Amino acid sequence: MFIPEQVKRIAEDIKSMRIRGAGRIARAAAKALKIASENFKGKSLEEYIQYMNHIANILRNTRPTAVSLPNALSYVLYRMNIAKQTNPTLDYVREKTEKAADEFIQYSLQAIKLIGEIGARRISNGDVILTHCNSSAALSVIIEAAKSGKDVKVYATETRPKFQGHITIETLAREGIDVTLIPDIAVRFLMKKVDKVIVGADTVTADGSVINKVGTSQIALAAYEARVRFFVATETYKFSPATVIGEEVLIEERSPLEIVTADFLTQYYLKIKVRNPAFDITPAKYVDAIITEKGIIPPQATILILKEYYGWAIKDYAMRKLGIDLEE
Ligand code: RUB
Repeated sequence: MFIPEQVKRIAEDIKSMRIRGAGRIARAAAKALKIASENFKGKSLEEYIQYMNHIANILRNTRPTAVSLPNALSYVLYRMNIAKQTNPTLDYVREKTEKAADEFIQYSLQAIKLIGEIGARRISNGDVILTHCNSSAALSVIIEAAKSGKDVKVYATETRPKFQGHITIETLAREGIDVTLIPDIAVRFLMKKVDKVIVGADTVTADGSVINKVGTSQIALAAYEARVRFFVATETYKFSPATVIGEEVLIEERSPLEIVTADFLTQYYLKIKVRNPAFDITPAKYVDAIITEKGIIPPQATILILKEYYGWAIKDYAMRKLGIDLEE
């Protein structure tokens, strides 16, 4: 089946992490669906629906952990299916699908802004904040707090093996914020100097557990031990509808070559194994609050948000799992 070059490139960029971070991945996926729709070369509505589902599958298989990716795709495809039921003509369905992709992107950008405004109210003047990896949502809170005149200092972890912490320090330094880069292993040593931890999320499960860059759960434990508040800043489209019906989140394992060289592997390949999990799970009990675009919630309220705003996604997911077409 024909796949536009630009769509192939976006899928490859997500896979190779040139596009990374759960929010960016979600927006890139929605954009790819829009580009695919604009470049559809067939004639019939049936072909179009098949083609769009095929493209969505390619995008869905690029990275497994961040639920923002399948949620962005479902957002667009769900509206495509509704449009098909309302008016089954190619032009109409195509227009509604492209509009849905734009809507998702706009919502996502607005959500990060709102999270910044809502979260910044929780930051006090003089706070020392620790963050991990590179999260647009977490940075939005810190930057907004600084913009509102609060004096904040930030510890940013390197975030091995891919060093996303370097992107974080660059962004914060550009905003004129006092930022110190630390090795991941120094977190517990420095925790006594920290007032608040703020991280992002790739997925939040129905019970309020948070999946984020590997190392996050150790930071949460260190914060818990030191009685330091642990906040998660995330858009609600990182809440996972599939976990409502008991699905587990797959944790991405990346190449050993992000940790050791090919020579090292060849030399030792019979004697050693290398594992490189990219994410881990922080249980809800270590999370003080989740800062979302809809307000600040305790992790246990995740299920309420899922039911209230993403009921359609839970139903959509359950029906697909059972192999039932949405139109039936
Ligand atoms: C990125 C990561 C980020 C979340 C949230 O991992 O774990 O903390 O995705 O980011 P990777 P955002 O670099 O492997 O994609 O708030 O920007 O969505």
